[in-house]
Amino acid sequence: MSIDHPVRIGSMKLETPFIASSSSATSRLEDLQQLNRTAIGAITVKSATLLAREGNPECNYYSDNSLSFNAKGLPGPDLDGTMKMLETFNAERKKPIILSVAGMKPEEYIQLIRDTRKSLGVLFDAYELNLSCPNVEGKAIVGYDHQTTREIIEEILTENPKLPAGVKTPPFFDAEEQKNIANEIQKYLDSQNPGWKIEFDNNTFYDRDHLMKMARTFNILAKRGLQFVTATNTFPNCRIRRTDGSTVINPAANQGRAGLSGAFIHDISVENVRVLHENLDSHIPIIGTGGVKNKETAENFLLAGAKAVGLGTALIDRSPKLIQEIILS
Ligand code: RRO
Repeated sequence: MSIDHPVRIGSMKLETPFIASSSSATSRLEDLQQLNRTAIGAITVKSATLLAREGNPECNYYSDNSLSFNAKGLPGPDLDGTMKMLETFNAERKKPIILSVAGMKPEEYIQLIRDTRKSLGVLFDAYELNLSCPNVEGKAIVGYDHQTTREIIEEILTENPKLPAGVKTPPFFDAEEQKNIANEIQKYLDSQNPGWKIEFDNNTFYDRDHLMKMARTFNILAKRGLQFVTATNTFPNCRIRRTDGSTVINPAANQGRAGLSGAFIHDISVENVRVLHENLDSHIPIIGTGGVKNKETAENFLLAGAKAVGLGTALIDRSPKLIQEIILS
């Protein structure tokens, strides 16, 4: 399967079907400049917020060869700071830029768009509504709630008809799938760090019907202008304890809980894409994201129906040279 070809995602044309996912690897000007020099098709900037945020205290990231999880807690400059960075970058940019936005409450999504609208088409080409950040204590993952998801997107599209915007969803999974991931991770820990234990704290489970219902909601929203769906964000509420009971992630960062990314979530993300593909109207492009590290894992998403593939953890842990390796291999 050739994976080096141009694709259209909504109103954007990408030279290759690879997108740098919104992450700490797309947060600084240097990150954007470095990615700009690769064969990546588009770059999604780390989620912008209205106000500057410190995020959660260190240590809020852990990764080794296979395991990777973060409790960053949406750190970043205020919206003005993000726009200034994009303005500086603009002189040299060669690719579509997607601005990820994250509101602390539903009204903030509207405000984020109002405040950046004049730069759309100049500094960036589309919005990605991040309805799935798992790491802000006390803030529920909106993307699991059909009603609120629908209301936020509807309100945005009513105020901004034809807005080039997509939505990033959380992973939908059931108890069995969570148990399987936990078993796999535990086996891995037993081989690498004997005595360490994995636990998932307080996740809500969703069967396939929930994801199908979400797809129907997106079909309705696509008629009102929603342009793409990105699936999935990280797998929420993963906690790993060392032998002495301490958590690998600082307990002051969302109680030691983090969003799991990388290899262990790949199958769930691909399955989410498959279900979305089967249930979304055929013209709605899906960006498949979760554990892509080589050509084979990228192809898994394309075969499941994704039109483009997002790279998250791989870009955080490895050099952007990886993009060349995957696309040109
Ligand atoms: O900053 C984060 O903690 C974060 C975000 Br906004 C997100 O969407 N997904 C994630 O795993 N971490």
